Amino acid sequence: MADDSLASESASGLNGSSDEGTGFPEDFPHTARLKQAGVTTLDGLRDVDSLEDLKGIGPTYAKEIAEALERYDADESGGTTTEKRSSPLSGDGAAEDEPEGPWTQQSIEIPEGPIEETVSFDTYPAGQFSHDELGFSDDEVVDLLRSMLLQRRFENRCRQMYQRQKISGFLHLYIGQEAVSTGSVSAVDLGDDSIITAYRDHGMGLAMGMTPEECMGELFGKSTGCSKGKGGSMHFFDAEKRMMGGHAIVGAHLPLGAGIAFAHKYRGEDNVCLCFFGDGAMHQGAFREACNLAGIYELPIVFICENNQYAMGTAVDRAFSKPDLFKHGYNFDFPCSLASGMDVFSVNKAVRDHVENYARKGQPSMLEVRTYRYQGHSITDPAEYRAANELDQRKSEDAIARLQQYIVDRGIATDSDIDAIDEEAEQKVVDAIDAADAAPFPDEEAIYDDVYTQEDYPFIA
Ligand SMILES: Cc1ncc(C[n+]2csc(CCOP(=O)(O)OP(=O)(O)O)c2C)c(N)n1
Ligand SMILES: [Mg+2]
Repeated sequence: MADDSLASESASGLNGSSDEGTGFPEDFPHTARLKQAGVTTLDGLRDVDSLEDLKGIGPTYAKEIAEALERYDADESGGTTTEKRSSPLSGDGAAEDEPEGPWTQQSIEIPEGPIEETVSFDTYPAGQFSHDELGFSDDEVVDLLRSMLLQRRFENRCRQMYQRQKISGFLHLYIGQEAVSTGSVSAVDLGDDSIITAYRDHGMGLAMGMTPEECMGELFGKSTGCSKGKGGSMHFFDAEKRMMGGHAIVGAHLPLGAGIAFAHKYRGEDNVCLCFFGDGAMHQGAFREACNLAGIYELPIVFICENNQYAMGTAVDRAFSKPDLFKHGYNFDFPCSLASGMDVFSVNKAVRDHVENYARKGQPSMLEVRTYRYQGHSITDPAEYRAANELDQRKSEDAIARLQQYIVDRGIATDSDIDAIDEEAEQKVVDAIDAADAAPFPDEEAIYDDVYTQEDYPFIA
């Protein structure tokens, strides 16, 4: 991450002037909320029995306020304690005699230049991490392989089912990128932490434990699908598992990801949001909006760019003036890293570090995972824009083959064990196809379910 010049930039203290009788110290957290709850002075604050019970405070803010008060009392001079920049959620931080409004503290005295910054970025190359050091048991390593094989077998069959016209609409395959979903999901608390992604979402859904039946049912448009057959390929959802979709509009789900992270924070939960998006999404203004809000609100989110080298037919290095995508997060003062998406352990380690070291501490961050999609952009794209041998060369770095080799080399399982796992995955997918085939389409009346309607809407006769 960035060096200490950054740390000092974002450090501000509980060091403002204070007037214990009439107000709060400058930078004291959540003063606006405290004032709304009727607490207008430090003395008043000390008299509160249960901060959590104050209207509009809640457990997270209560903790931050209590800690700030403790720090303030320990440092009677009001002195030099430093902590992170206060969030806009903290209220205006102003003492009562300061004017209301959008005031600025930024200096307009320009220092002598040049201004120099040294920045460093962590990297997570392939082949650097072992399962023991990451704390995976042998069985868990086999589970990682099981998850990745299921995704691949599922999607190979999807292609076939599309050709048989069982699936219609858009179909974007994730084949080649399975280490990203599996490595990431195994780095968070499934069911508590949230994940949101774009339209290339089958792999993520399966990695999160959605069943092949509900996924294939959705692709077939059947009522047994995870979105009741009304979402299709790009709209896999599972609220219970906190799989928050499946979104078709490039970049549009990044602000949703920020909103989900905001909800985790607002509710006082210790959970985070992993927000996945493609390299192409970084051109959208929504990327900047979401990162900026996450930064100023100190949201528990990791922005994860799945750089699969192309946005439709445009290669990443043709489309970006700065193709090192991980560095774009630096503009928001985020810690940024780069990981190989061709090794499930590299992804796991990177996501784990970003979640535990940053997101759970209210520091948004950015991770670029470099990967490759083997198929065209969607099922109808023959991908003729690739260089000769490009696909073969990338396939030689396949993440599933890598993990299989690792498992055999370490004596965790044999080749025939792996064949059996693969067959089991294939059988699950075949069963899911049979189930989807046999399932009914949604009732016609269901078309209006789960849709916002206003019966007295005035402009429709
Ligand atoms: C706002 C918007 N513009 C254009 C499109 C059409 N479109 C669909 S996918 C895509 C490319 C996105 O590439 P990337 O973000 O790299 O994701 P990948 O397909 O590689 O997973 C485009 C331009 C869209 N869906 N939404
Ligand atoms: Mg892409």
